[in-house]
Amino acid sequence: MGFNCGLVGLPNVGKSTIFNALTAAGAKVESFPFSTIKTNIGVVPVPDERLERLAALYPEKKKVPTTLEFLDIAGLVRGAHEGEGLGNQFLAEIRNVDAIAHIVRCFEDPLVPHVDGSLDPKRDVEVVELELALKDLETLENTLDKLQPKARAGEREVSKQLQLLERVREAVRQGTPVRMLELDEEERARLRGLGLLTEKPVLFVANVGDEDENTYSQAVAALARERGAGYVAIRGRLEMEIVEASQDEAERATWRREWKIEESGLERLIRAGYQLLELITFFTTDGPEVRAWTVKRGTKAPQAGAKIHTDFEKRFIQAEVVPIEQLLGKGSLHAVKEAGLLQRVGEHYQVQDGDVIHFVVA
Ligand SMILES: Nc1nc2c(ncn2[C@@H]2O[C@H](COP(=O)(O)OP(=O)(O)OP(=O)(O)O)[C@@H](O)[C@H]2O)c(=O)[nH]1
Ligand SMILES: [Mg+2]
Repeated sequence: MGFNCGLVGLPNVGKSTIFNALTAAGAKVESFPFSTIKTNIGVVPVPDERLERLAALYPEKKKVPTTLEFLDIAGLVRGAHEGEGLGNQFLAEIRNVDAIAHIVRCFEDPLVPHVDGSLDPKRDVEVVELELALKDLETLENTLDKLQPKARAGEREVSKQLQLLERVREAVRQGTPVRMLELDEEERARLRGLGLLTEKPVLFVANVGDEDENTYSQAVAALARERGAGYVAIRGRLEMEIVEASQDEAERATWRREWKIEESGLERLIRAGYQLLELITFFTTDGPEVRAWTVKRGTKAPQAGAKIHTDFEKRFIQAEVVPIEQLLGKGSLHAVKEAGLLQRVGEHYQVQDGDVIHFVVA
Protein backbone atom coordinates (compact mmCIF):
# COMPACT_ATOMS: atom_id res chain seq x y z
CA MET A 1 0.00 0.00 0.00
CA GLY A 2 1.17 3.55 -0.73
CA PHE A 3 1.01 6.55 1.54
CA ASN A 4 -1.93 8.86 1.90
CA CYS A 5 -2.54 12.39 3.03
CA GLY A 6 -5.84 13.87 4.24
CA LEU A 7 -6.79 17.49 3.46
CA VAL A 8 -8.26 18.89 6.66
CA GLY A 9 -9.45 22.37 7.64
CA LEU A 10 -12.40 24.70 8.24
CA PRO A 11 -15.20 24.77 5.65
CA ASN A 12 -14.76 27.00 2.61
CA VAL A 13 -10.98 27.43 2.90
CA GLY A 14 -10.21 25.79 -0.45
CA LYS A 15 -9.63 22.14 0.41
CA SER A 16 -11.47 20.82 -2.66
CA THR A 17 -9.82 23.51 -4.80
CA ILE A 18 -6.36 22.39 -3.70
CA PHE A 19 -7.39 18.74 -4.02
CA ASN A 20 -8.28 19.46 -7.65
CA ALA A 21 -4.98 21.28 -8.18
CA LEU A 22 -3.18 18.18 -6.89
CA THR A 23 -5.21 15.43 -8.53
CA ALA A 24 -7.08 17.04 -11.46
CA ALA A 25 -10.04 15.04 -10.14
CA GLY A 26 -12.62 17.78 -10.67
CA ALA A 27 -14.19 17.66 -7.20
CA LYS A 28 -17.04 20.04 -6.52
CA VAL A 29 -15.98 23.54 -5.44
CA GLU A 30 -18.62 25.96 -4.10
CA SER A 31 -18.61 29.34 -2.42
CA PHE A 32 -20.64 28.07 0.53
CA PRO A 33 -19.48 26.01 3.53
CA PHE A 34 -19.94 22.22 3.70
CA SER A 35 -20.00 21.72 -0.03
CA THR A 36 -17.98 18.55 0.43
CA ILE A 37 -19.98 15.92 2.27
CA LYS A 38 -18.48 12.65 1.13
CA THR A 39 -14.69 12.34 1.09
CA ASN A 40 -13.12 12.65 -2.38
CA ILE A 41 -10.19 10.36 -3.05
CA GLY A 42 -7.53 10.91 -5.70
CA VAL A 43 -4.39 8.97 -6.51
CA VAL A 44 -1.56 10.91 -8.14
CA PRO A 45 1.67 9.76 -9.72
CA VAL A 46 4.64 11.26 -7.89
CA PRO A 47 6.62 13.35 -10.39
CA ASP A 48 10.30 12.33 -10.31
CA GLU A 49 12.74 13.36 -13.01
CA ARG A 50 15.08 10.51 -11.99
CA LEU A 51 12.45 8.01 -13.13
CA GLU A 52 12.21 9.82 -16.48
CA ARG A 53 15.97 9.51 -17.01
CA LEU A 54 16.01 5.87 -15.88
CA ALA A 55 13.14 5.00 -18.20
CA ALA A 56 15.08 6.54 -21.10
CA LEU A 57 17.66 3.73 -20.66
CA TYR A 58 14.91 1.14 -21.18
CA PRO A 59 12.73 2.47 -24.00
CA GLU A 60 11.00 -0.90 -24.41
CA LYS A 61 9.74 -0.97 -20.83
CA LYS A 62 6.73 0.63 -19.27
CA LYS A 63 7.39 3.54 -16.88
CA VAL A 64 5.47 3.23 -13.61
CA PRO A 65 5.73 6.09 -11.10
CA THR A 66 5.09 5.64 -7.41
CA THR A 67 1.78 7.11 -6.23
CA LEU A 68 0.36 9.08 -3.36
CA GLU A 69 -3.28 9.21 -2.34
CA PHE A 70 -5.04 12.40 -1.31
CA LEU A 71 -8.33 12.55 0.59
CA ASP A 72 -10.45 15.69 0.41
CA ILE A 73 -12.33 15.56 3.70
CA ALA A 74 -15.42 17.54 4.76
CA GLY A 75 -14.88 20.85 6.56
CA LEU A 76 -14.47 20.80 10.32
CA VAL A 77 -16.04 23.34 12.69
CA ARG A 78 -16.08 24.16 16.39
CA GLY A 79 -17.84 21.36 18.23
CA ALA A 80 -17.18 18.80 15.47
CA HIS A 81 -16.01 16.24 18.03
CA GLU A 82 -19.50 16.40 19.52
CA GLY A 83 -21.20 16.09 16.16
CA GLU A 84 -21.42 19.79 15.23
CA GLY A 85 -21.39 20.64 11.49
CA LEU A 86 -20.99 17.40 9.57
CA GLY A 87 -19.89 15.93 12.82
CA ASN A 88 -17.96 13.00 13.92
CA GLN A 89 -17.84 10.72 10.96
CA PHE A 90 -15.05 12.49 9.11
CA LEU A 91 -12.89 12.52 12.23
CA ALA A 92 -12.89 8.78 11.69
CA GLU A 93 -11.63 9.40 8.15
CA ILE A 94 -8.72 11.39 9.54
CA ARG A 95 -7.89 8.39 11.71
CA ASN A 96 -6.99 6.41 8.58
CA VAL A 97 -4.50 8.81 7.00
CA ASP A 98 -0.70 8.71 7.25
CA ALA A 99 -0.39 12.50 7.29
CA ILE A 100 -2.59 15.57 7.60
CA ALA A 101 -2.37 18.52 5.22
CA HIS A 102 -4.00 21.29 7.26
CA ILE A 103 -5.37 23.81 4.74
CA VAL A 104 -5.53 27.37 6.06
CA ARG A 105 -7.29 30.22 4.29
CA CYS A 106 -4.90 33.10 3.61
CA PHE A 107 -6.76 34.84 0.76
CA GLU A 108 -9.20 37.76 0.89
CA ASP A 109 -12.35 37.49 -1.19
CA PRO A 110 -15.65 39.16 -0.27
CA LEU A 111 -17.45 36.61 -2.45
CA VAL A 112 -16.27 33.70 -0.33
CA PRO A 113 -17.77 33.85 3.16
CA HIS A 114 -15.64 32.77 6.10
CA VAL A 115 -17.45 30.61 8.70
CA ASP A 116 -16.20 32.95 11.44
CA GLY A 117 -16.81 36.15 9.51
CA SER A 118 -13.19 37.28 9.20
CA LEU A 119 -9.76 36.18 8.07
CA ASP A 120 -7.57 35.03 10.95
CA PRO A 121 -5.27 32.09 10.24
CA LYS A 122 -4.08 31.69 13.84
CA ARG A 123 -7.63 31.46 15.19
CA ASP A 124 -8.60 29.09 12.37
CA VAL A 125 -5.67 26.80 13.04
CA GLU A 126 -6.52 26.73 16.72
CA VAL A 127 -10.16 25.79 16.06
CA VAL A 128 -9.12 22.79 14.01
CA GLU A 129 -6.37 21.75 16.39
CA LEU A 130 -8.74 21.98 19.34
CA GLU A 131 -11.26 19.69 17.65
CA LEU A 132 -8.59 17.10 16.92
CA ALA A 133 -7.30 17.35 20.48
CA LEU A 134 -10.80 17.01 21.97
CA LYS A 135 -11.39 13.92 19.88
CA ASP A 136 -8.12 12.47 21.22
CA LEU A 137 -9.16 13.28 24.77
CA GLU A 138 -12.39 11.38 24.19
CA THR A 139 -10.45 8.40 22.81
CA LEU A 140 -8.05 8.49 25.74
CA GLU A 141 -10.85 8.76 28.33
CA ASN A 142 -12.73 5.84 26.81
CA THR A 143 -9.64 3.67 26.76
CA LEU A 144 -8.73 4.62 30.31
CA ASP A 145 -12.25 3.77 31.49
CA LYS A 146 -11.87 0.28 30.05
CA LEU A 147 -8.38 -0.24 31.48
CA GLN A 148 -8.93 0.97 35.02
CA PRO A 149 -10.81 -2.10 36.32
CA LYS A 150 -8.14 -4.39 34.87
CA ALA A 151 -5.37 -2.35 36.48
CA ARG A 152 -7.08 -2.69 39.83
CA ALA A 153 -6.97 -6.45 39.31
CA GLY A 154 -3.20 -6.01 39.39
CA GLU A 155 -2.22 -6.73 35.80
CA ARG A 156 1.29 -5.26 35.43
CA GLU A 157 1.18 -4.68 31.68
CA VAL A 158 -2.10 -2.85 32.05
CA SER A 159 -0.85 -0.50 34.72
CA LYS A 160 2.12 0.40 32.51
CA GLN A 161 -0.29 1.24 29.70
CA LEU A 162 -2.47 3.16 32.12
CA GLN A 163 0.41 5.32 33.30
CA LEU A 164 1.37 6.15 29.75
CA LEU A 165 -2.19 7.06 28.74
CA GLU A 166 -2.61 9.27 31.79
CA ARG A 167 0.58 11.11 30.91
CA VAL A 168 -0.53 11.56 27.31
CA ARG A 169 -3.98 12.71 28.40
CA GLU A 170 -2.45 15.36 30.63
CA ALA A 171 -0.28 16.65 27.79
CA VAL A 172 -3.21 16.77 25.33
CA ARG A 173 -5.24 18.63 27.96
CA GLN A 174 -2.46 21.20 28.13
CA GLY A 175 -2.67 21.62 24.36
CA THR A 176 0.39 19.62 23.28
CA PRO A 177 -0.18 17.46 20.21
CA VAL A 178 0.85 13.84 20.77
CA ARG A 179 3.34 14.05 17.89
CA MET A 180 5.37 16.58 19.93
CA LEU A 181 5.69 14.44 23.07
CA GLU A 182 8.97 12.82 23.93
CA LEU A 183 8.14 9.14 23.78
CA ASP A 184 10.37 6.16 23.23
CA GLU A 185 9.78 3.48 20.59
CA GLU A 186 7.95 1.19 22.98
CA GLU A 187 5.61 3.96 24.09
CA ARG A 188 4.90 4.99 20.50
CA ALA A 189 4.07 1.38 19.71
CA ARG A 190 1.69 1.24 22.67
CA LEU A 191 -0.20 4.29 21.36
CA ARG A 192 -0.33 3.20 17.74
CA GLY A 193 -3.52 1.15 17.95
CA LEU A 194 -5.51 4.06 19.42
CA GLY A 195 -5.46 6.08 16.19
CA LEU A 196 -4.83 9.40 17.96
CA LEU A 197 -5.34 12.29 15.55
CA THR A 198 -2.76 14.67 17.00
CA GLU A 199 -0.12 11.98 16.66
CA LYS A 200 -0.15 12.29 12.87
CA PRO A 201 2.49 14.34 11.10
CA VAL A 202 1.04 17.67 9.94
CA LEU A 203 1.82 19.87 6.99
CA PHE A 204 0.34 23.37 7.06
CA VAL A 205 -0.81 24.46 3.61
CA ALA A 206 -1.49 28.20 3.27
CA ASN A 207 -4.01 28.84 0.49
CA VAL A 208 -2.67 32.23 -0.54
CA GLY A 209 -5.05 33.03 -3.40
CA ASP A 210 -3.73 34.54 -6.61
CA GLU A 211 -0.80 36.38 -5.07
CA ASP A 212 2.33 34.90 -3.57
CA GLU A 213 3.06 34.79 0.18
CA ASN A 214 1.37 37.44 2.34
CA THR A 215 1.30 38.40 6.04
CA TYR A 216 -1.38 35.76 6.71
CA SER A 217 0.69 32.99 5.21
CA GLN A 218 3.78 34.19 7.07
CA ALA A 219 1.80 33.76 10.29
CA VAL A 220 0.97 30.19 9.23
CA ALA A 221 4.64 29.48 8.50
CA ALA A 222 5.52 30.70 12.00
CA LEU A 223 2.83 28.48 13.54
CA ALA A 224 4.17 25.50 11.62
CA ARG A 225 7.63 26.06 13.04
CA GLU A 226 6.22 26.27 16.57
CA ARG A 227 4.24 23.09 16.19
CA GLY A 228 6.79 20.80 14.59
CA ALA A 229 4.84 20.82 11.32
CA GLY A 230 5.86 21.24 7.68
CA TYR A 231 4.75 24.21 5.59
CA VAL A 232 3.93 25.07 1.98
CA ALA A 233 2.02 27.93 0.36
CA ILE A 234 -0.23 27.13 -2.61
CA ARG A 235 -2.14 29.51 -4.86
CA GLY A 236 -5.19 27.28 -4.73
CA ARG A 237 -7.59 28.56 -7.34
CA LEU A 238 -4.89 29.58 -9.80
CA GLU A 239 -3.14 26.22 -9.59
CA MET A 240 -6.46 24.41 -10.00
CA GLU A 241 -7.27 26.47 -13.08
CA ILE A 242 -3.89 25.72 -14.64
CA VAL A 243 -4.32 21.99 -14.08
CA GLU A 244 -7.85 22.11 -15.48
CA ALA A 245 -6.91 24.26 -18.48
CA SER A 246 -4.76 21.56 -20.07
CA GLN A 247 -3.87 17.88 -19.72
CA ASP A 248 -0.46 18.52 -21.21
CA GLU A 249 2.33 18.90 -18.63
CA ALA A 250 4.43 21.09 -20.96
CA GLU A 251 1.53 23.44 -21.50
CA ARG A 252 0.81 23.59 -17.77
CA ALA A 253 4.47 24.43 -17.19
CA THR A 254 4.18 27.36 -19.63
CA TRP A 255 1.20 28.70 -17.69
CA ARG A 256 3.07 28.31 -14.44
CA ARG A 257 6.06 30.24 -15.80
CA GLU A 258 3.70 32.97 -16.87
CA TRP A 259 2.41 33.24 -13.31
CA LYS A 260 5.91 32.89 -11.86
CA ILE A 261 5.09 29.57 -10.18
CA GLU A 262 8.45 27.81 -10.25
CA GLU A 263 7.18 24.41 -9.22
CA SER A 264 3.65 23.04 -9.09
CA GLY A 265 1.84 22.85 -5.75
CA LEU A 266 1.89 19.08 -6.15
CA GLU A 267 5.67 18.93 -6.44
CA ARG A 268 6.19 21.20 -3.45
CA LEU A 269 3.64 19.40 -1.34
CA ILE A 270 5.14 16.03 -2.19
CA ARG A 271 8.65 17.21 -1.34
CA ALA A 272 7.48 18.58 2.01
CA GLY A 273 5.38 15.46 2.63
CA TYR A 274 8.27 13.10 1.89
CA GLN A 275 10.47 15.05 4.27
CA LEU A 276 7.82 15.08 6.97
CA LEU A 277 7.04 11.37 6.69
CA GLU A 278 10.70 10.51 6.12
CA LEU A 279 9.94 8.77 2.87
CA ILE A 280 12.42 7.80 0.19
CA THR A 281 12.14 6.40 -3.32
CA PHE A 282 13.87 3.36 -4.77
CA PHE A 283 13.68 1.99 -8.31
CA THR A 284 13.42 -1.39 -10.03
CA THR A 285 13.99 -2.27 -13.68
CA ASP A 286 13.04 -5.96 -13.61
CA GLY A 287 10.45 -7.51 -15.89
CA PRO A 288 8.50 -5.29 -18.25
CA GLU A 289 8.60 -2.18 -16.01
CA VAL A 290 10.86 0.61 -14.88
CA ARG A 291 9.30 1.53 -11.62
CA ALA A 292 9.57 3.83 -8.59
CA TRP A 293 8.56 2.73 -5.08
CA THR A 294 8.10 4.59 -1.82
CA VAL A 295 9.30 3.37 1.58
CA LYS A 296 10.12 4.89 4.95
CA ARG A 297 13.75 5.88 5.48
CA GLY A 298 15.50 3.09 7.37
CA THR A 299 13.55 0.29 5.66
CA LYS A 300 15.69 -2.83 5.21
CA ALA A 301 16.05 -4.62 1.89
CA PRO A 302 13.67 -7.57 2.58
CA GLN A 303 10.86 -5.24 3.71
CA ALA A 304 11.42 -3.03 0.67
CA GLY A 305 11.10 -6.19 -1.42
CA ALA A 306 7.77 -6.90 0.25
CA LYS A 307 6.41 -3.75 -1.44
CA ILE A 308 6.83 -5.50 -4.78
CA HIS A 309 5.60 -8.89 -3.66
CA THR A 310 4.67 -9.88 -0.10
CA ASP A 311 6.54 -13.13 -0.73
CA PHE A 312 9.84 -11.35 -1.34
CA GLU A 313 10.41 -10.75 2.36
CA LYS A 314 10.30 -14.46 3.23
CA ARG A 315 12.15 -15.57 0.11
CA PHE A 316 14.82 -12.85 0.27
CA ILE A 317 18.37 -14.07 -0.42
CA GLN A 318 20.19 -10.87 -1.31
CA ALA A 319 19.79 -7.65 -3.25
CA GLU A 320 21.92 -6.12 -5.98
CA VAL A 321 22.07 -2.37 -5.58
CA VAL A 322 23.42 0.60 -7.49
CA PRO A 323 22.74 4.28 -6.82
CA ILE A 324 20.68 5.66 -9.70
CA GLU A 325 23.18 8.42 -10.56
CA GLN A 326 25.92 5.81 -10.99
CA LEU A 327 23.72 3.74 -13.28
CA LEU A 328 22.77 6.80 -15.32
CA GLY A 329 26.43 7.80 -15.50
CA LYS A 330 27.49 4.39 -16.81
CA GLY A 331 24.53 4.10 -19.16
CA SER A 332 23.67 0.44 -18.50
CA LEU A 333 23.58 -2.18 -15.79
CA HIS A 334 26.13 -4.14 -17.78
CA ALA A 335 28.62 -1.25 -17.62
CA VAL A 336 27.92 -0.88 -13.89
CA LYS A 337 28.84 -4.55 -13.38
CA GLU A 338 31.95 -4.24 -15.56
CA ALA A 339 33.11 -1.33 -13.43
CA GLY A 340 32.55 -3.38 -10.27
CA LEU A 341 29.99 -0.88 -8.97
CA LEU A 342 27.12 -3.27 -8.32
CA GLN A 343 26.85 -3.91 -4.58
CA ARG A 344 25.54 -7.22 -3.25
CA VAL A 345 23.81 -6.63 0.08
CA GLY A 346 22.08 -8.77 2.69
CA GLU A 347 18.99 -8.59 4.85
CA HIS A 348 20.36 -5.85 7.13
CA TYR A 349 20.97 -3.36 4.32
CA GLN A 350 19.02 -0.12 4.71
CA VAL A 351 17.62 1.07 1.40
CA GLN A 352 18.89 4.52 0.35
CA ASP A 353 17.00 7.17 -1.58
CA GLY A 354 17.69 6.62 -5.28
CA ASP A 355 18.83 2.99 -5.05
CA VAL A 356 18.14 0.84 -8.10
CA ILE A 357 17.54 -2.62 -6.70
CA HIS A 358 17.31 -6.14 -8.07
CA PHE A 359 15.99 -8.59 -5.48
CA VAL A 360 17.40 -12.11 -5.56
CA VAL A 361 14.82 -14.44 -4.05
CA ALA A 362 14.54 -18.18 -3.44
N1 LIG B 1 -10.28 34.13 -4.38
C1 LIG B 1 -9.97 32.85 -4.17
N2 LIG B 1 -10.98 32.00 -3.92
C2 LIG B 1 -10.66 30.71 -3.69
C3 LIG B 1 -9.32 30.24 -3.72
N3 LIG B 1 -9.33 28.91 -3.43
C4 LIG B 1 -10.63 28.58 -3.24
N4 LIG B 1 -11.43 29.66 -3.39
C5 LIG B 1 -12.90 29.72 -3.31
O1 LIG B 1 -13.32 29.36 -2.02
C6 LIG B 1 -14.58 28.70 -2.07
C7 LIG B 1 -14.51 27.41 -1.33
O2 LIG B 1 -13.63 26.53 -2.02
P1 LIG B 1 -13.68 24.95 -1.79
O3 LIG B 1 -12.48 24.38 -2.45
O4 LIG B 1 -15.02 24.41 -2.16
O5 LIG B 1 -13.50 24.91 -0.20
P2 LIG B 1 -13.57 23.65 0.78
O6 LIG B 1 -12.58 23.93 1.85
O7 LIG B 1 -13.45 22.39 0.04
O8 LIG B 1 -15.03 23.83 1.39
P3 LIG B 1 -16.01 22.73 2.08
O9 LIG B 1 -16.01 21.49 1.23
O10 LIG B 1 -17.31 23.39 2.08
O11 LIG B 1 -15.46 22.50 3.43
C8 LIG B 1 -14.90 28.54 -3.57
O12 LIG B 1 -15.76 29.59 -3.95
C9 LIG B 1 -13.56 28.70 -4.22
O13 LIG B 1 -13.64 29.18 -5.55
C10 LIG B 1 -8.28 31.16 -4.02
O14 LIG B 1 -7.10 30.81 -4.10
N5 LIG B 1 -8.68 32.46 -4.23
MG1 LIG C 1 -14.77 20.86 -0.20
